[in-house]
Amino acid sequence: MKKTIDDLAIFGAPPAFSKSLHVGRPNIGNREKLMQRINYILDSRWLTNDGTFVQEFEQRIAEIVGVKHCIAMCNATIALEIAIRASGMTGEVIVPSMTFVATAHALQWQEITPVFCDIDPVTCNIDPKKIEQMITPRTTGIIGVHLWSRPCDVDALAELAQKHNLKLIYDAAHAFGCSYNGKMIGNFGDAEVFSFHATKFLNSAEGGAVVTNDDELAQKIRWMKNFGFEDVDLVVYIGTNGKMNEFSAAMGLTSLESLDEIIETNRQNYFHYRKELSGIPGVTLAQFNEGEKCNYQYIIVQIDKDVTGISRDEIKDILWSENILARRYFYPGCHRMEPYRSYFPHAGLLLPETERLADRVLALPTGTAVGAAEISEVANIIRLAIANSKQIGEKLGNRPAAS
Ligand code: T4K
Repeated sequence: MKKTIDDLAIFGAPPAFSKSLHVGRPNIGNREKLMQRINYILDSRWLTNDGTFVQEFEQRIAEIVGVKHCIAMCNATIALEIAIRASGMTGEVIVPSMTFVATAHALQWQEITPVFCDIDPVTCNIDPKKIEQMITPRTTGIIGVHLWSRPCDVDALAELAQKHNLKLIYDAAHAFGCSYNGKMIGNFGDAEVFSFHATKFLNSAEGGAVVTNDDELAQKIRWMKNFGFEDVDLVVYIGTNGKMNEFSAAMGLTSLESLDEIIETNRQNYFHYRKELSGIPGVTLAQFNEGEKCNYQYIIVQIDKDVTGISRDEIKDILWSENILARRYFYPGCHRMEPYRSYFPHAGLLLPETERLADRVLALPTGTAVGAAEISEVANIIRLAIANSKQIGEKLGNRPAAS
């Protein structure tokens, strides 16, 4: 364990870890089972286009979520694009800026304007109280993002959508396996979209899915993800190629078999971080509602520089030099990324809570590749940095500027 600031790698000491600790190290599951499935795919010579593993994967996801339809896709970004288009959103759609840029891009890609809404400072999700004032005659929908697995205020958003006749889709990229008031995420709004990217706790290498209880919408989405084909040679709708392949489904199915174990590891990591980080002034860990189902896949802290005396970015740099690859999920907010920054140069004025959070947020390594000893050392380094913030500030200030 590092004890003094001279032990810190940023000042020349050896790093705490010889191998990098990642925020999104994939969970692998049972390798033998995966290989069996891959061999089956190769033997059967059925690699994609609605193969048996994709069908089985869709069925398993739908069962777990308790939803009528699951349409697996090549990734969540395409799944969002298709869900948005199939739902009939056009013009302007209200969306949080505090999200991965894919949420905004999925709209802009089809020339729908993302109108960025601020977040609630407690939940860090889109603030329903701020939505009404952003509705214009061009507004056709709302996209809520269940940030870091924590559900949006689903009831308030449903009420708003109904009152103003707006479509409502959830970007549930982080929230597979989570519940809201006892009901699984995936059952809300017109549709919800999961991501099964490699960095997600349940992964199919690349992958995503739209889930919905709306039969008509599900049918449309199925056609759209397969070029609009209803049958051989019969195209009934505009479409694209959003299909999941059999290798991804094999990975997803294998991952599903370890679902409970992965969640339990994430949960233990969360409680270990909670214990180790407690009492560090200026560091607040995002909490989960223990009365709900949760995947605990992100460990998120906020660093308040007014208390710590050291900025989130300085702490990040200290961690990175120790091979602890903490990430700013999400910084700087979509409104400060292109093309949105150019389109809406003053958007930040309406997003004070988003800007505040973007400058404080830090995701720490977790998942099955990270254990208790590593977590204790990550927390120890954060504690050490904050306890010696003044001295570190002086030393960092004295470092020669990077060329
Ligand atoms: N909506 C939301 C709210 C999202 O968060 C995302 C994706 C989406 C929509 C879109 O979903 P997809 O279309 O991707 O299905 C990563 C993921 O690529 C992205 O899926 C995820 N959110 C986002 C939060 O994280 P980056 O740019 O941070 O990835 P990268 O390459 O820097 O990897 C993160 C860490 O994981 C690094 O330390 C490296 C490590 N890693 C990564 C991969 C891919 C590994 O150790 N092994 C790996 O195989 O976006």
